[in-house]
Amino acid sequence: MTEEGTHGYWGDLHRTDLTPETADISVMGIPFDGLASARKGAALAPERLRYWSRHLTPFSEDRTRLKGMTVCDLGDIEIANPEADFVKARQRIETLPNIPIVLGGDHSVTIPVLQGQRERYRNQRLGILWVDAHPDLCDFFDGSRISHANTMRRALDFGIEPHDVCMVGLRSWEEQEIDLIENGGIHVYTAADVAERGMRNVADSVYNILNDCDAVHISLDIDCLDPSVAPGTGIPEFGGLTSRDVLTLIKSTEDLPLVGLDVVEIAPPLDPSESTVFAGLKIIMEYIAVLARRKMKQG
Ligand SMILES: [Mn+2]
Repeated sequence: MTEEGTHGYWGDLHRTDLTPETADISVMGIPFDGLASARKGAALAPERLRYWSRHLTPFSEDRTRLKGMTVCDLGDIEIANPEADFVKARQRIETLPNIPIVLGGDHSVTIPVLQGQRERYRNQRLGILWVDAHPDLCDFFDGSRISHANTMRRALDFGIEPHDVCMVGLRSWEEQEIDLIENGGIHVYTAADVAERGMRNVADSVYNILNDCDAVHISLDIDCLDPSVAPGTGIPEFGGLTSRDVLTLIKSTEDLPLVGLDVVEIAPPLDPSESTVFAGLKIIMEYIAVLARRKMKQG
Protein backbone atom coordinates (compact mmCIF):
# COMPACT_ATOMS: atom_id res chain seq x y z
CA MET A 1 0.00 0.00 0.00
CA THR A 2 1.37 3.36 -0.92
CA GLU A 3 0.46 6.81 0.32
CA GLU A 4 -1.38 7.28 -2.98
CA GLY A 5 -3.64 4.26 -2.42
CA THR A 6 -3.77 0.76 -3.83
CA HIS A 7 -6.05 1.82 -6.70
CA GLY A 8 -6.97 4.94 -8.61
CA TYR A 9 -9.90 7.15 -7.65
CA TRP A 10 -13.25 5.36 -7.42
CA GLY A 11 -11.70 1.91 -7.51
CA ASP A 12 -9.88 2.67 -10.78
CA LEU A 13 -13.08 3.70 -12.61
CA HIS A 14 -12.16 7.41 -12.78
CA ARG A 15 -10.15 8.44 -15.83
CA THR A 16 -8.77 11.93 -16.35
CA ASP A 17 -9.32 11.77 -20.13
CA LEU A 18 -13.09 11.43 -19.70
CA THR A 19 -15.74 14.13 -19.75
CA PRO A 20 -19.41 13.97 -18.73
CA GLU A 21 -20.12 13.43 -22.43
CA THR A 22 -17.97 10.28 -22.57
CA ALA A 23 -18.31 8.82 -19.05
CA ASP A 24 -21.25 6.91 -17.59
CA ILE A 25 -21.10 8.77 -14.28
CA SER A 26 -20.09 12.25 -13.10
CA VAL A 27 -18.96 12.49 -9.49
CA MET A 28 -19.06 15.90 -7.87
CA GLY A 29 -18.56 17.09 -4.33
CA ILE A 30 -20.48 19.89 -2.64
CA PRO A 31 -18.34 20.48 0.47
CA PHE A 32 -20.80 22.62 2.37
CA ASP A 33 -22.25 22.24 5.87
CA GLY A 34 -23.31 25.80 6.60
CA LEU A 35 -26.98 24.84 6.85
CA ALA A 36 -26.63 21.87 9.19
CA SER A 37 -28.46 22.66 12.43
CA ALA A 38 -26.44 20.59 14.86
CA ARG A 39 -22.88 19.29 14.72
CA LYS A 40 -21.15 20.30 11.52
CA GLY A 41 -18.35 18.54 9.64
CA ALA A 42 -20.03 17.21 6.47
CA ALA A 43 -18.12 19.76 4.39
CA LEU A 44 -15.06 17.56 4.81
CA ALA A 45 -16.74 14.42 3.42
CA PRO A 46 -15.94 14.79 -0.32
CA GLU A 47 -12.21 14.93 0.42
CA ARG A 48 -12.30 11.85 2.70
CA LEU A 49 -14.55 9.88 0.32
CA ARG A 50 -12.19 10.58 -2.59
CA TYR A 51 -9.13 9.77 -0.49
CA TRP A 52 -10.41 6.34 0.50
CA SER A 53 -11.96 5.68 -2.92
CA ARG A 54 -8.40 4.83 -4.00
CA HIS A 55 -8.49 1.79 -1.74
CA LEU A 56 -11.58 0.26 -3.34
CA THR A 57 -11.54 -2.55 -5.87
CA PRO A 58 -13.65 -2.38 -9.02
CA PHE A 59 -15.95 -5.18 -7.85
CA SER A 60 -19.24 -5.21 -6.01
CA GLU A 61 -19.87 -7.63 -3.16
CA ASP A 62 -21.45 -10.14 -5.58
CA ARG A 63 -18.37 -9.82 -7.82
CA THR A 64 -20.07 -7.71 -10.49
CA ARG A 65 -17.19 -6.27 -12.50
CA LEU A 66 -17.44 -2.50 -12.37
CA LYS A 67 -14.76 -1.96 -15.02
CA GLY A 68 -17.44 -1.61 -17.68
CA MET A 69 -18.46 1.65 -16.03
CA THR A 70 -16.57 4.89 -16.44
CA VAL A 71 -16.42 7.74 -13.96
CA CYS A 72 -15.48 11.36 -14.50
CA ASP A 73 -14.79 13.11 -11.20
CA LEU A 74 -15.55 16.77 -11.81
CA GLY A 75 -14.20 17.93 -8.45
CA ASP A 76 -16.10 20.20 -6.09
CA ILE A 77 -18.73 22.88 -6.45
CA GLU A 78 -17.81 25.48 -3.82
CA ILE A 79 -20.67 27.07 -1.89
CA ALA A 80 -19.79 30.36 -0.20
CA ASN A 81 -23.25 31.91 -0.26
CA PRO A 82 -25.93 29.21 -0.58
CA GLU A 83 -28.64 31.52 -1.95
CA ALA A 84 -26.43 32.38 -4.92
CA ASP A 85 -24.18 29.35 -5.24
CA PHE A 86 -26.91 26.71 -5.11
CA VAL A 87 -27.80 28.08 -8.56
CA LYS A 88 -24.38 26.94 -9.85
CA ALA A 89 -25.02 23.46 -8.49
CA ARG A 90 -28.49 23.32 -10.00
CA GLN A 91 -27.19 24.38 -13.42
CA ARG A 92 -24.38 21.80 -13.26
CA ILE A 93 -26.91 19.01 -12.70
CA GLU A 94 -29.46 20.40 -15.15
CA THR A 95 -27.04 20.31 -18.09
CA LEU A 96 -25.36 17.01 -17.26
CA PRO A 97 -25.54 14.36 -20.01
CA ASN A 98 -24.81 11.41 -17.70
CA ILE A 99 -25.59 10.15 -14.19
CA PRO A 100 -24.51 12.34 -11.27
CA ILE A 101 -23.21 10.96 -7.99
CA VAL A 102 -23.11 13.92 -5.62
CA LEU A 103 -21.04 13.88 -2.43
CA GLY A 104 -22.42 16.15 0.32
CA GLY A 105 -22.25 18.21 2.30
CA ASP A 106 -25.18 18.51 4.61
CA HIS A 107 -28.60 17.60 3.20
CA SER A 108 -29.27 21.18 2.06
CA VAL A 109 -27.00 20.53 -0.95
CA THR A 110 -29.65 18.13 -2.27
CA ILE A 111 -32.00 21.10 -2.84
CA PRO A 112 -30.17 22.26 -6.00
CA VAL A 113 -29.51 18.65 -6.99
CA LEU A 114 -33.22 17.81 -7.04
CA GLN A 115 -34.02 21.14 -8.69
CA GLY A 116 -31.53 20.31 -11.44
CA GLN A 117 -33.00 16.82 -11.87
CA ARG A 118 -36.51 18.32 -11.97
CA GLU A 119 -35.33 20.50 -14.88
CA ARG A 120 -33.53 17.68 -16.68
CA TYR A 121 -36.65 15.52 -16.63
CA ARG A 122 -39.24 18.28 -16.98
CA ASN A 123 -42.65 17.09 -18.18
CA GLN A 124 -41.71 13.60 -16.99
CA ARG A 125 -42.42 11.79 -13.74
CA LEU A 126 -39.39 12.17 -11.49
CA GLY A 127 -39.46 9.74 -8.56
CA ILE A 128 -37.40 10.16 -5.41
CA LEU A 129 -36.13 7.37 -3.19
CA TRP A 130 -35.39 9.22 0.06
CA VAL A 131 -33.36 7.17 2.55
CA ASP A 132 -32.99 9.09 5.81
CA ALA A 133 -33.81 9.12 9.52
CA HIS A 134 -35.70 12.37 8.93
CA PRO A 135 -38.21 13.48 6.30
CA ASP A 136 -36.64 16.96 6.02
CA LEU A 137 -40.10 18.38 5.27
CA CYS A 138 -39.89 21.52 7.42
CA ASP A 139 -41.05 24.73 5.76
CA PHE A 140 -38.94 26.97 7.99
CA PHE A 141 -36.23 25.62 10.28
CA ASP A 142 -33.46 27.17 12.34
CA GLY A 143 -34.06 30.56 10.68
CA SER A 144 -33.88 29.18 7.14
CA ARG A 145 -36.05 27.90 4.31
CA ILE A 146 -33.13 26.05 2.69
CA SER A 147 -31.54 24.26 5.66
CA HIS A 148 -30.92 20.52 5.75
CA ALA A 149 -34.33 20.08 7.39
CA ASN A 150 -36.16 21.81 4.48
CA THR A 151 -34.86 19.78 1.53
CA MET A 152 -37.87 17.66 0.62
CA ARG A 153 -40.28 20.47 1.42
CA ARG A 154 -38.55 22.65 -1.19
CA ALA A 155 -38.53 19.73 -3.63
CA LEU A 156 -42.33 19.52 -3.33
CA ASP A 157 -42.46 23.29 -3.93
CA PHE A 158 -40.62 22.96 -7.23
CA GLY A 159 -42.86 20.27 -8.52
CA ILE A 160 -41.80 16.84 -7.33
CA GLU A 161 -45.09 15.00 -6.74
CA PRO A 162 -45.60 13.55 -3.24
CA HIS A 163 -46.97 10.28 -4.66
CA ASP A 164 -43.68 9.83 -6.54
CA VAL A 165 -41.67 10.03 -3.31
CA CYS A 166 -40.77 6.99 -1.20
CA MET A 167 -39.14 7.65 2.18
CA VAL A 168 -37.37 4.77 3.90
CA GLY A 169 -35.77 4.65 7.36
CA LEU A 170 -37.66 7.54 8.99
CA ARG A 171 -37.78 7.75 12.79
CA SER A 172 -37.72 11.40 13.92
CA TRP A 173 -40.25 14.18 13.31
CA GLU A 174 -40.87 17.89 13.68
CA GLU A 175 -44.39 19.07 14.51
CA GLN A 176 -44.58 21.00 11.23
CA GLU A 177 -43.93 17.79 9.23
CA ILE A 178 -46.67 15.64 10.71
CA ASP A 179 -49.56 16.73 8.50
CA LEU A 180 -47.57 16.22 5.28
CA ILE A 181 -46.32 12.83 6.50
CA GLU A 182 -49.79 11.63 7.50
CA ASN A 183 -51.93 13.25 4.80
CA GLY A 184 -49.58 14.46 2.08
CA GLY A 185 -49.51 11.41 -0.17
CA ILE A 186 -45.82 10.57 0.34
CA HIS A 187 -45.06 6.86 0.73
CA VAL A 188 -43.48 6.41 4.17
CA TYR A 189 -41.59 3.34 5.39
CA THR A 190 -40.19 3.95 8.86
CA ALA A 191 -37.13 2.20 10.24
CA ALA A 192 -39.55 0.29 12.49
CA ASP A 193 -41.58 -0.80 9.42
CA VAL A 194 -38.39 -2.14 7.88
CA ALA A 195 -37.48 -4.02 11.07
CA GLU A 196 -40.95 -5.58 11.19
CA ARG A 197 -41.58 -6.32 7.52
CA GLY A 198 -38.02 -6.93 6.41
CA MET A 199 -36.26 -4.79 3.80
CA ARG A 200 -36.92 -7.27 0.97
CA ASN A 201 -40.64 -6.71 1.45
CA VAL A 202 -40.36 -2.92 1.84
CA ALA A 203 -38.06 -2.71 -1.20
CA ASP A 204 -40.68 -4.55 -3.29
CA SER A 205 -43.29 -1.92 -2.32
CA VAL A 206 -40.86 0.88 -3.17
CA TYR A 207 -40.04 -0.73 -6.51
CA ASN A 208 -43.70 -1.04 -7.48
CA ILE A 209 -44.28 2.66 -6.78
CA LEU A 210 -41.16 4.09 -8.40
CA ASN A 211 -41.40 1.81 -11.43
CA ASP A 212 -44.24 4.04 -12.65
CA CYS A 213 -41.82 6.99 -12.89
CA ASP A 214 -39.76 8.00 -15.92
CA ALA A 215 -36.68 8.81 -13.85
CA VAL A 216 -35.63 7.98 -10.28
CA HIS A 217 -33.14 9.87 -8.11
CA ILE A 218 -31.87 8.40 -4.83
CA SER A 219 -31.04 10.78 -1.98
CA LEU A 220 -29.32 8.97 0.87
CA ASP A 221 -28.62 10.63 4.21
CA ILE A 222 -26.08 8.48 6.02
CA ASP A 223 -28.11 8.91 9.23
CA CYS A 224 -30.58 6.41 7.75
CA LEU A 225 -28.15 3.85 9.15
CA ASP A 226 -28.10 2.96 12.80
CA PRO A 227 -25.49 5.04 14.66
CA SER A 228 -23.84 1.77 15.74
CA VAL A 229 -22.61 1.33 12.16
CA ALA A 230 -22.43 4.96 11.03
CA PRO A 231 -21.81 7.21 14.03
CA GLY A 232 -20.05 9.98 12.13
CA THR A 233 -23.01 12.21 11.35
CA GLY A 234 -24.49 15.39 12.79
CA ILE A 235 -27.63 13.93 14.35
CA PRO A 236 -27.27 10.20 15.12
CA GLU A 237 -30.74 8.66 15.56
CA PHE A 238 -31.09 5.44 17.55
CA GLY A 239 -32.96 2.52 15.95
CA GLY A 240 -31.80 2.87 12.36
CA LEU A 241 -31.40 0.64 9.33
CA THR A 242 -28.75 -2.05 9.24
CA SER A 243 -25.98 -1.94 6.67
CA ARG A 244 -27.52 -5.03 5.05
CA ASP A 245 -30.92 -3.29 4.84
CA VAL A 246 -29.39 -0.40 2.94
CA LEU A 247 -27.51 -2.66 0.51
CA THR A 248 -30.68 -4.71 -0.10
CA LEU A 249 -32.57 -1.50 -0.88
CA ILE A 250 -29.89 -0.19 -3.25
CA LYS A 251 -29.70 -3.53 -5.11
CA SER A 252 -33.50 -3.66 -5.44
CA THR A 253 -33.44 -0.57 -7.68
CA GLU A 254 -31.74 -2.36 -10.59
CA ASP A 255 -34.69 -2.27 -12.95
CA LEU A 256 -35.75 1.29 -12.11
CA PRO A 257 -34.92 4.22 -14.43
CA LEU A 258 -32.08 5.48 -12.21
CA VAL A 259 -30.78 8.97 -12.99
CA GLY A 260 -28.66 9.97 -10.00
CA LEU A 261 -27.57 9.57 -6.39
CA ASP A 262 -26.52 11.89 -3.62
CA VAL A 263 -24.93 10.73 -0.35
CA VAL A 264 -24.97 13.36 2.37
CA GLU A 265 -24.33 14.12 6.06
CA ILE A 266 -21.14 12.09 6.49
CA ALA A 267 -19.15 14.16 8.99
CA PRO A 268 -15.48 13.08 9.14
CA PRO A 269 -14.65 15.11 12.29
CA LEU A 270 -17.29 13.02 14.13
CA ASP A 271 -16.05 9.78 12.58
CA PRO A 272 -12.74 8.86 14.22
CA SER A 273 -12.76 5.27 12.90
CA GLU A 274 -13.89 6.53 9.45
CA SER A 275 -16.41 3.67 9.33
CA THR A 276 -19.07 6.20 8.27
CA VAL A 277 -16.93 7.33 5.33
CA PHE A 278 -16.48 3.68 4.33
CA ALA A 279 -20.24 3.09 4.65
CA GLY A 280 -20.80 5.92 2.17
CA LEU A 281 -18.22 4.47 -0.21
CA LYS A 282 -19.80 1.01 -0.07
CA ILE A 283 -23.21 2.47 -0.87
CA ILE A 284 -21.77 4.42 -3.81
CA MET A 285 -19.93 1.39 -5.23
CA GLU A 286 -22.98 -0.87 -4.90
CA TYR A 287 -25.01 1.81 -6.71
CA ILE A 288 -22.40 1.79 -9.47
CA ALA A 289 -22.74 -2.02 -9.54
CA VAL A 290 -26.49 -1.64 -10.06
CA LEU A 291 -25.77 0.64 -13.02
CA ALA A 292 -23.15 -1.83 -14.31
CA ARG A 293 -25.59 -4.75 -14.22
CA ARG A 294 -28.21 -2.63 -15.94
CA LYS A 295 -25.71 -1.67 -18.66
CA MET A 296 -24.75 -5.34 -19.18
CA LYS A 297 -28.43 -6.30 -19.49
CA GLN A 298 -29.03 -3.57 -22.04
CA GLY A 299 -25.99 -4.89 -23.95
MN1 LIG B 1 -31.58 14.39 5.85
